[in-house]
Parts: sequence; C-alpha cells; structure tokens
Amino acid sequence: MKQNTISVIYLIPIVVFQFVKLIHLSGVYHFHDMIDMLVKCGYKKGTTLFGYGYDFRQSNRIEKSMEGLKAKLEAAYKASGGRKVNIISHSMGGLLVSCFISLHKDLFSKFVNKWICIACPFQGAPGCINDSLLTGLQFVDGFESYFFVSRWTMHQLLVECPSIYEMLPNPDFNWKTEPQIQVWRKQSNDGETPAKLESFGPVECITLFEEALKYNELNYNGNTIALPFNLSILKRAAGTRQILNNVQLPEGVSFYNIYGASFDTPFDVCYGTETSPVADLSEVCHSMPQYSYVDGDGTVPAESAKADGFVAVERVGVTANHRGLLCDKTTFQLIQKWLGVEQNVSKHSKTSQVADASP
Ligand SMILES: *[C@@H]1O[C@H](CO)[C@@H](O)[C@H](O)[C@H]1NC(C)=O
Ligand SMILES: *[C@@H]1O[C@H](CO)[C@@H](O)[C@H](O)[C@H]1NC(C)=O
Ligand SMILES: CC(=O)N[C@H]1CO[C@H](CO)[C@@H](O)[C@@H]1O
Repeated sequence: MKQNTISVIYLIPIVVFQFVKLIHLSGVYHFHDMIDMLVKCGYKKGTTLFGYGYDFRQSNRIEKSMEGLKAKLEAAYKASGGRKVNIISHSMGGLLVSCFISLHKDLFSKFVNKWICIACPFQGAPGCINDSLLTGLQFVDGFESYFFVSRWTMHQLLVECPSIYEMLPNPDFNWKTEPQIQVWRKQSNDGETPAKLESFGPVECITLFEEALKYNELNYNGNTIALPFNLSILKRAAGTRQILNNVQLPEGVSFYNIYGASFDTPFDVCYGTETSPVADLSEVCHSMPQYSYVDGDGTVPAESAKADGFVAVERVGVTANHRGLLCDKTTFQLIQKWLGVEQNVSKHSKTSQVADASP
C-alpha cells in the first residue's frame, strides 16, 4: 500500500524509578491497542512503525530526549525512503514534541508531515498536578494502577519529577477561571472564628508547596532522603514553560488535536474543612482533598488540552478518559482518516462518540 510507506512514530512514556526496585516497565502496554490498530492498517513494526520511549519523569526538554527523538525521526525518515513521517503523541509526549519543535524547528519541518496529538496538557493539569505534589493523588489514578506503586510512594517519587513541575498550570494562560488551591486554616484556639479559608494563587502557591513539603522525606533501604519541594526543578520548569508559550508550528506540518471530554476533571483543590481545619501546612500532604471539577478527560481539563496555540487541521473532543483515548474507537477512526489508512479487519461497535468538534 502506497500510503503506508510513510512511517509513523508513536511516543511512549517509559520509566525507570531510582528508588523503587520492582519498576522497569515500559508504556508499550499503554499503546497496545493503538499499535494493533496500526498494524491492521498495514504498518510494520520496525519498518514503518516506530515507538519512541522517553522517561516521563524527566523534563520535556532534556538533551537525551531531544537527541533521541532526533535520531528516531531520522531513522524513520530513511525507512520511508526520504519521505516525511507522521507522529502520534499522548499526554506529556505532546509537550516533548512542542519542546523539540522549539529547539529544532528546521529538523522538525524536514522530517515531519503530520503530528497527531492526543490529550496533551498544553496549559497544564491544575488539579492533578498540584495535588500530585502534595498528596500523590489523582495523577496516580492513571499511573498507580499501571506502575503498581502505592499512593505514598508515588507521591514521594513525583516530588522529584521535573515533568510534574512542567505540568503545573500555566500562570500566563488566560484561564476562564484561574485554578485555585484552598486550605481551611485553623485560627487561634480560643477565637470566635476557628477556621479561615485561605486561597493560593499562582504566586502564593509556591509558598504553600514549599511550606507543606518542608519536612517531606523518603525512607529507602534504611536511609532517610529529604524530598522538599524542589526550587531548582521549579526554576527549570519555568524555563520550559517559556519555551512552550512561544513555540510555533513550522509551515508544512499538519497538526491534529484529540482531547478528552465529558469526564469530571479536577481543577480547584481544597484541603481541610471548616469544622476540621488544617493547623500546620504539612498536614495537607496527609489529608484528602476536595476537588471542584471541570470538563475534560479526568486528568487534563479540555480547556488546557484544546489550547495548543497552533493552527489545527482538526481539533476534536472525544468522549473518553485520559488513557481510554488510546484505545477508543472514535480516536482510531480519526487517526485512520488523518493518516489516510484503513483497518483490514474492522469491527463497528461504537463505544463512544464525538462530543464536540468545535475549536
Ligand atoms: C488485508 O487483507 C487481505 C486479504 O485478507 C490481504 O491480502 C492484505 O494483505 C491485507 N492488507 C493488510 C494491509 O494487512
Ligand atoms: C533538586 O533537584 C535537583 C535535580 O534533580 C537535585 O540535584 C537536588 O538535590 C534537589 N534538591 C533538593 C533540595 O532535593
Ligand atoms: C506553581 C503553580 O503553577 N502552581 C499552581 C497550583 O495551582 C494553583 C491553583 O490550582 C495555581 O494558581 C498555581 O499557579
């Protein structure tokens, strides 16, 4: 098939955690159904279908990821007989591609024909990410069950994850309503008002993270390792945010965006209650947050995933959750349409529908 000589690269998150023994899994499983679908469309693994694994904990612009993607693009381009290749990214993979475009624009336009981006947190994932840092919740829904680590272990790992800092909500984005973290704080014991609701905006929020994680530590093989909120990682993440805010799609590259919709997605987070307020901020790390929700894929708000800032050929909302988007019939139909391929053995069971085709 002529069209199948154009290679496809899919970006898969992989992880090698330094503190936890049992983990050395790759995200291939994540993409399993997608790979199957593409193979049924005539792609051949290693010949016209390539996976590019990146460590999802790392900054989206580390040299290693950038160089690796460059090499993969070159290889796939060669395998296509010098024809531009197509890229499929999911979630953070989209931020990695954005960073690559910003740092290697010429290479990107030389090697890439189409970029299909699924569930990318372009402007961050406020509720999830903030809360990942504080309690290790939510984000874990996606990863805990998958990487088989406990909530608390996950939390401790996330505090040292540069990629998490890069998914904090973009303070420069024009949010419909700016995301908030709120804490019911205990006032003086004798007072008439035992509790007061404090709100943390983009600036104060850092103070909250610092304060709450001041004494955070991890016990590993009998050693105690301090794991405070890491200001040097934050600083670097701010640099990544600047890059992401300024990235422009090179001419000649067609961009397609699939975002998840119809799932409650955490946005604002509140710790403590009026009757059971928080005294010391470190307590928030051990308390269950209350969320307020917006529409999205359960992890990334639709508002963030839609706001790619690029000229898109199509930008489509699909009714599926963050990971469900990777094995969703509607997603597959869109990808086949955009790649111009067909699945040989196709079943037509409809599990989801296009929710919103507006930009
Ligand atoms: C599709 O199926 C036909 C008949 O089963 C087969 O000859 C052909 O090679 C298949 N094409 C692909 C792309 O798998
Ligand atoms: C912050 O992160 C950097 C890079 O991972 C690391 O070298 C440094 O030790 C960390 N600082 C703290 C206080 O944990
Ligand atoms: C550092 C950072 O971006 N923190 C964010 C955490 O969440 C609050 C509210 O959700 C935002 O206002 C902050 O910008």
